[in-house]
Amino acid sequence: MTGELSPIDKAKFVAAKRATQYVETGMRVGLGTGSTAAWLVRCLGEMVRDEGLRIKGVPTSSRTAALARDVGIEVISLDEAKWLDVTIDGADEYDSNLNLIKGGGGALLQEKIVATASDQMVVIADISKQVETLGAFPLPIEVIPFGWQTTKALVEETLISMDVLGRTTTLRMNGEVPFVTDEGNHIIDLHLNRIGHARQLSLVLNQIPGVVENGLFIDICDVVVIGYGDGKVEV
Ligand code: ABF
Repeated sequence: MTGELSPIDKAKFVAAKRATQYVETGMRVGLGTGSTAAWLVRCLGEMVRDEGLRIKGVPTSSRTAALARDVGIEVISLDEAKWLDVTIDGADEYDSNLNLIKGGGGALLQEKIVATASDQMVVIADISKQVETLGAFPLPIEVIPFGWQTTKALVEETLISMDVLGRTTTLRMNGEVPFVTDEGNHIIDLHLNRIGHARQLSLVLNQIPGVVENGLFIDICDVVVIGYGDGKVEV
């Protein structure tokens, strides 16, 4: 499955492989989205095929659902699972309090719902995702398409009222057209450089009509498994 990996892929792979230790037969497992989470899904698929692991997977995107089925993992919906034993997912940034920015891959809404409905959330990341303060990575917010320009203007006003610096906002595009999430929404990326009060910002953003959810994951992650390019892994 791995062949000759670049250092970055090796880091993602070893983090994913180590995180499979959180999964046991009989568990309902939230399956994240992104290239690191894809390694996890492939590792779990291998364990299903070769080691008799039996799990039910709840994917956080249509992409992950397709991959999970491909590798032989039984896929169920969150409503069928109701509650999950563990969710394992990637992140765009994590800080020392295990708060996260997620959503670079556009799946933050399902990712947050699934992670919140889990006894444990394990993040898998290469060391480049570690930051002192969240915010260098643009913070994604998912907005409904109706009136998105008005929502964007309201978000900008809110950022000004909170004295958030460096506040450009951009509609995420897919070529010439706006990016559309699995729920049919758009993503606005907030280029903030530094988020001083992540918890407060998260709460305030979610109060704006038209905003469905934001990519700040506060007090949701329990463990970060960190992979390095030389194959070292740290929990
Ligand atoms: C998902 O995938 C997202 O929340 C995050 O945006 C992204 C990380 O991607 P990758 O693992 O490819 O860096 O976990």
